[in-house]
Amino acid sequence: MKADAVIKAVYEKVLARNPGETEFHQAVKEVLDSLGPVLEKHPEYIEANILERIVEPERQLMFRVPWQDDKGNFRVNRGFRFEFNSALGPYKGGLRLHPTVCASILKFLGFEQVFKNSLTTLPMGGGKGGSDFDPKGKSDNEVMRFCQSFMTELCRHIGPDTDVPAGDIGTGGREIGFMFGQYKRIRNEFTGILTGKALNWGGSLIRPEATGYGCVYFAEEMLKTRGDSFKGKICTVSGSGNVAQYTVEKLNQLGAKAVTLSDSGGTIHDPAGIDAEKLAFVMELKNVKRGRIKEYADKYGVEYLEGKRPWGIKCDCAFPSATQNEIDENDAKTLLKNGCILVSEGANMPSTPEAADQFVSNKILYGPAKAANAGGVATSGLEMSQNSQRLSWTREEVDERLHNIMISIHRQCYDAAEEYGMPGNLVAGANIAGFVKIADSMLDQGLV
Ligand code: NDP
Ligand code: 2IT
Repeated sequence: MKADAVIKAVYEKVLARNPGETEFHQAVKEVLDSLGPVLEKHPEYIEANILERIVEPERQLMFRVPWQDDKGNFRVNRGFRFEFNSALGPYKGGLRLHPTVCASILKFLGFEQVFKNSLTTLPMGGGKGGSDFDPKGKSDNEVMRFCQSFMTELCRHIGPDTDVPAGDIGTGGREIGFMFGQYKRIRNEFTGILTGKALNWGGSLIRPEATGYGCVYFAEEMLKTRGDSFKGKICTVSGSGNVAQYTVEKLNQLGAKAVTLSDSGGTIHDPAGIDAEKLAFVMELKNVKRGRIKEYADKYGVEYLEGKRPWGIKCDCAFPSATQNEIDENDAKTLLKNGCILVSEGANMPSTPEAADQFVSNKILYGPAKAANAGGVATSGLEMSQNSQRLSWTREEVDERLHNIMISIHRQCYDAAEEYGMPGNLVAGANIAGFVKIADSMLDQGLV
């Protein structure tokens, strides 16, 4: 069969086998659409049916998570882990706790993770998990009871050389702590089974900062290809969680001005810039008080756009850092019309396919999620290395490694795009560079 026919057949099978899983379909289509020229050059991938194997998770776990709320009610959530691909190393990827979590969302995230982890240059396979539990509005004790129950089942399936989860939306340092404690009690083992741990018990310096910093480092590499820099650039950032916060911090350090943050309630617009002092307020508000971003507008007297995302605000560079499909085609057109020259994706799959097409066809600097936000999982990989060595590296050492990894990821994407005749198209470049390494490893390992 010809490459195009193979791609079409595999995609149709994905639709039939995973009915209704629209996010998963979207993520698979984006990758498959880049692979035509690769299959033409490498008929051995067609022969070994690599595509059909790579779109099927190696293992899918779904389990009941019973827990008790503060009023004594018995509650039930659904827990998941999708162990997607282990060709390059143990399964690795975050745990999302959000009411929208379902198989489709976790399969899209797990699939993306496989390629992202390949780009990091570190030995990590891909996976993703989580639950439809909503930590918002829950007490610390309720979150603890949920996390303990979740880990009581998950602990059978993970391990430092098997599967190493981490944070994602709704899973931060607090949740990782509760889960780690429960694993240790059940297994009587103090090992690196989670990343994003606190510094006192095996965490890595720079892991909290890594996704945001990495996303800005990636953007800086894109700017350099046009002889440009962040000096004086107006930047819009969505979300106000882990990724958004450290994106703003690094933008400030590099001389840019971040003017927005958001949450599911709306967007704040601060034309004077979210400086270090205001960012400290956001971190306290979001990470400790667990409040809403509107309180920023109340405190600093700036505009609050209720129910709105930041994309209507004029900017040079945009950093979507909240969730999937948060930039649609109209948002993309508005960004372009307002002169936006760069989009670097901190969130996973934040642009709809139509929005991504706008960025690619208008040839702006566009860093797709699996490349631009890989700094988080890369630094998780560095946390795993430190755990194995039973050593901790300095802040400077981890940051330098992270920076070099982001430079290398940009280079791999840029070079692959050139090699396959799509210069400057980092979407295709990321998919191709990520894929080739996994496909070759799957060939080496036989029928896996
Ligand atoms: P957090 O939970 O720390 O923050 C999430 C932020 O996004 C919050 O401001 C939240 O607002 C907002 N948000 C989440 N869901 C929605 C929604 N459906 N609509 C509108 N706003 C929403 O998560 P992270 O910062 O860790 O993750 C943000 C994104 O970055 C995700 O796409 C994640 O997959 C991705 N990512 C994270 C990495 C990490 O290391 N943490 C690594 C790589 C990617 P609200 O509080 O109102 O829900
Ligand atoms: O989407 C992601 O890359 C993450 N949420 C981080 C995963 C990890 O294992 O650090």
